Amino acid sequence: MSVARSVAAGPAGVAAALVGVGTAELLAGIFAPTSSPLASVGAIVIDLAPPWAKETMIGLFGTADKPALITLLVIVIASLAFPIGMLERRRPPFGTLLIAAFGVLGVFATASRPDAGLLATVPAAAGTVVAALVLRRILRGPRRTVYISPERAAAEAAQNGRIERRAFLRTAGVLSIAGIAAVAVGQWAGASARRARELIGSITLPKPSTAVSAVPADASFDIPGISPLITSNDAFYRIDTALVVPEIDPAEWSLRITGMVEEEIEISWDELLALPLEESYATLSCVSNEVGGDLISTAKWLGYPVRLLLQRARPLPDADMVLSISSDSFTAGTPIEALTDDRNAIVAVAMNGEPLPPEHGFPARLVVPGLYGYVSATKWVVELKVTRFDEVDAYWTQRGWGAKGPVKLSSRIDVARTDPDASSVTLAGVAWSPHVGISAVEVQIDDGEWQLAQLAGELTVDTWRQWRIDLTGVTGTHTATVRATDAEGMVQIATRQGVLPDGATGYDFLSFTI
Ligand SMILES: Nc1nc2c(c(=O)[nH]1)N[C@H]1C(S)=C(S)[C@@H](COP(=O)(O)O)O[C@H]1N2
Ligand SMILES: [Mo]
Repeated sequence: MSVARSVAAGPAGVAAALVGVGTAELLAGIFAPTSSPLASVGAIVIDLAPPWAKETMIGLFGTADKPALITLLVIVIASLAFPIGMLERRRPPFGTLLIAAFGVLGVFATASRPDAGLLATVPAAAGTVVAALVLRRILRGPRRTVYISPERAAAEAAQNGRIERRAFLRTAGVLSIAGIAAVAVGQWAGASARRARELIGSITLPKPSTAVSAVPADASFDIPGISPLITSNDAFYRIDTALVVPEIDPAEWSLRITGMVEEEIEISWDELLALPLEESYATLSCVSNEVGGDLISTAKWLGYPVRLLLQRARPLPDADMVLSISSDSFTAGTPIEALTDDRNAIVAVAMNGEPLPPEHGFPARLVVPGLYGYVSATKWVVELKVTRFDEVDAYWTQRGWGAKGPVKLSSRIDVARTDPDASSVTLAGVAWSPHVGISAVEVQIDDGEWQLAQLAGELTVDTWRQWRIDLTGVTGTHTATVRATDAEGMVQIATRQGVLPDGATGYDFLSFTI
């Protein structure tokens, strides 16, 4: 094979490398802001660089030294990738193997960062796989099996060669530009999430004016595998439409109350924090939670009652909905009664004793016990617009979901702990009917009688409640089914129904073998 032909494969190497790096940076920027492979390699370069090199960089680029370093790394990678493309054409699969080797370096670089979690290496690994696949794909030329005369074949080959080369260069060029764009977007998204974290670090939460008491010991069973009564912020489920987590500086944030009110008002972050803030426990759940699903969590919140804010603005009598609007234009439509009745609907600023994490709505969000998140729990909330259900449809209502979303009474089996020696099983889980409370949980083995489970103490009516049942004299394989009864005596609906349009019904079940 001629050297010229393999030189022509250089751009393939460059394109593959840039697409791979772009993929990795985009994934990192969006999902794991501290695991950018370029930033990790850059940090290692900075650690290893002699002082004069660092000073030169800062002297040349000033505060833009980080973007300059990232750009430099991209240029170095593209330059290394050119001969890798040539190598892959001449001696496959050595080019691919070299890409894999660089990928391994990227994985180690991300894993070596002090704040690296388990998932930190995923973007680098995914980017490496993508680069290798792209390289192989664009170097695999078209195969022709049609027979034509040798003279025509030579002439056509020359002609086709020119066309193919042009198409090939165009593909390589487009892929390279896409890769670079992905790096830029990834860096921007990651920087935004990191800045949000820094802003949060500078927040001092006020002391609650009304504090909840600590979780009583009898509200939790000590059974491995049961959902903890309070979900940690890290484990709290997350659902939203935000591709990039909004980054809001509290100093620039405010909450406006607008629409059908006698007086529109606006409240700043400092004003909000100066109000008497109340602690409360509440379970939040998603309308998309399937029977047995895990889109439900419980936290201790700190916030100010929406009721009292609305009182200041004085809603007009015929208003029946509050449309909460986030900084990224998500909307939820909440019945005004749910925000003004005795339930504890709050503008929350903290979760489990910490400012809201960026993914959970920093600096402020709504929490309304008893309603699914999509009609109530607006994160990054900036406006409460008092209006009417027949005037406006909120985000998910426009997409076919119910306008009102009261949480359905439900229960879940978390674990079946079997003991073969004692022929016994302990089944345990949670049941919830936020704002109403749970009065009973029953378990059925196969087609047997419903048996009452033991309930843990109730933390509040707004939180889920743990249950357990200990059964003995059981062997073989069985299916356990669970159902709950709420504090008003209503029994959970047995009919299986999907999550659309306003939440799933049906009983959760689990098979176990002793
Ligand atoms: N700004 C904004 N707020 C939002 C959403 C969203 O997409 N954007 N999703 C809602 C939905 S559907 C749910 S279930 C809850 C989830 O809150 P969490 O991510 O803190 O668990 O947030 C609600 N608030
Ligand atoms: Mo949701």
